Amino acid sequence: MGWTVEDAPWWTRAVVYQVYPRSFADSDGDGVGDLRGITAHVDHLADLGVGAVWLSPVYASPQVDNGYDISDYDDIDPVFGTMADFDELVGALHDRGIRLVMDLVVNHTSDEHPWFASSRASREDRRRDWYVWRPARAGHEPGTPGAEPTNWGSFFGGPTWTYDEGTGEYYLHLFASSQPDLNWENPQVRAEVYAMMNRWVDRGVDGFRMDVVNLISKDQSFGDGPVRADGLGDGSAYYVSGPRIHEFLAQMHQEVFAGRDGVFLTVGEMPGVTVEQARVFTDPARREVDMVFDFEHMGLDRGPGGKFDVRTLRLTDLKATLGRWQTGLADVGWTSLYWDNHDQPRICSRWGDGTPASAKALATVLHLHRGTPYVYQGEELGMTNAGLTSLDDYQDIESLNYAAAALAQGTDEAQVLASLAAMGRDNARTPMQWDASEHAGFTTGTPWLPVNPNHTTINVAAQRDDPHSVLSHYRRLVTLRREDATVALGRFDMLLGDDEHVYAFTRTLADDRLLVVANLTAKARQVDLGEDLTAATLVLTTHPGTVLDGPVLHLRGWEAVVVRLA
Ligand code: TEU
Repeated sequence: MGWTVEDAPWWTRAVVYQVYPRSFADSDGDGVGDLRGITAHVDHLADLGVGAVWLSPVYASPQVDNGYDISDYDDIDPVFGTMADFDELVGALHDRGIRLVMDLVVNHTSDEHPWFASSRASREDRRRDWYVWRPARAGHEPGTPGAEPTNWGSFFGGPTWTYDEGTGEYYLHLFASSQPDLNWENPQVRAEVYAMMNRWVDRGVDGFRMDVVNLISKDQSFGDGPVRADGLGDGSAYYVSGPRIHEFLAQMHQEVFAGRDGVFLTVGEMPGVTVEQARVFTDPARREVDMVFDFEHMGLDRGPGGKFDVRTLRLTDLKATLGRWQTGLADVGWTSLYWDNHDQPRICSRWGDGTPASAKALATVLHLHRGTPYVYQGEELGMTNAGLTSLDDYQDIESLNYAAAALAQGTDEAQVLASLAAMGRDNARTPMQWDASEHAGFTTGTPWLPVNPNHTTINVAAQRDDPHSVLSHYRRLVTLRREDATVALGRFDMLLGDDEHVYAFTRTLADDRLLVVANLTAKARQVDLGEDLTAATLVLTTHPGTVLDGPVLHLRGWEAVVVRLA
């Protein structure tokens, strides 16, 4: 029956904090965050109580996709500092009992990686086969529209194939054309990746967050996919959890982690993964990954037109999805819990109403689920969407590609701006808000992305010592998971599944039972749980003065409570 209190790994009791280095803290005034900036702020992380940091990529990179395009896996990008700065950060975290999880981006490299330079140099190069090269579609003139080997559309718009004039073939890139996919069929590629991971583990890192790792195994038949809204094909059947994915992940575990002392954390970012597949990926007996990031809940507020086709979330859909993941992994496997990351809009703006109260209520719901919660920098403050109003302010490649394509197809600019304001990735990438000073204490220079004007009120300095702040609430949630075995490991049972306003569930471990009830609207609600709460004890609340008397809870707008049932 899953992990027990005795054998549960540390990451079942811990919260992981994601640092997006570009936007966390800038130590040298160039407007871009860096490693020394992070080291200067490790006490913020210790104060929050997190067990690990996931560091988004700091490797050498042309930064076309903010570091998710790596040109040297063994070096630090100068914009972030040096290897000595990195070692110093690891030391500062470890001194405080915080582990460090690196981002591992090995579905693709940058097109500026020397491996790709050699691969594209000639068809005879010894590294030709390290990437995915295919000839033009039969009967088509290479390099002409429609001659791509398959009809697949990429995550960042346009075809997944780019024609290389020099060698007369196409290379595959599921993301931008500057992010060529590695060919995992080639055993030398796999050996290089494992050796590189081993060097980082030897250096002291405690695990990896594996970027789109369920896309690394491609079905070698490379056929067309069904046509999507943008006219290109959906190739996901050929690369989402492809034929050899379990073999590759098991091999990675064997080559990197097996035989080492210590308990590492591996989390596979897996777009399109189902709960049934996640159960296989995270079955401890199979030794593939410890947990996954799935995207099902993140897709609930979009229409058939894709990510920028924004819809209103129905709470019942969210409950059905998260509830299915909770029960699907109850006996075998584990998962991660998240609202925010560097690719998603801010939860406080997205499913809250921008207020601190909504940030606390949503945090309570997430952190009381079973799984490992991830907090993305600034989420613990209730940071909101960027509020960018001009295309000139956007930096993100996905957003810019989308805008260019939508405008070219005749969508009006106001509509494009509205979609980006709701869903664009730069919403989460504005600088961390440390204090009320100019540029929020992030930099003394000009920030690479505008600081949110609301930093004058939403910032670390203002919240640190305020017991009612969003930050203090997150601190309590982190502590609760560490100290309360029922929060960490208890069984999850959804209540009121049909209610569009209130999110409620219980967590049970042996005869200990916690009840979680959250009003996810701004309007006061009465909830009758059919169970007398008079003798229950209050574990946590978002609003002071919660009254427990009888079966009816009177919840104020965005009020969330956790009670221990008698
Ligand atoms: O993201 C993968 C992914 O599937 C999406 O979240 C994607 O970024 C996009 O928003 C889909 O609409 C990972 C990284 O987290 C992301 O930052 C990278 O851009 C991407 O992989 C490529 O490495």
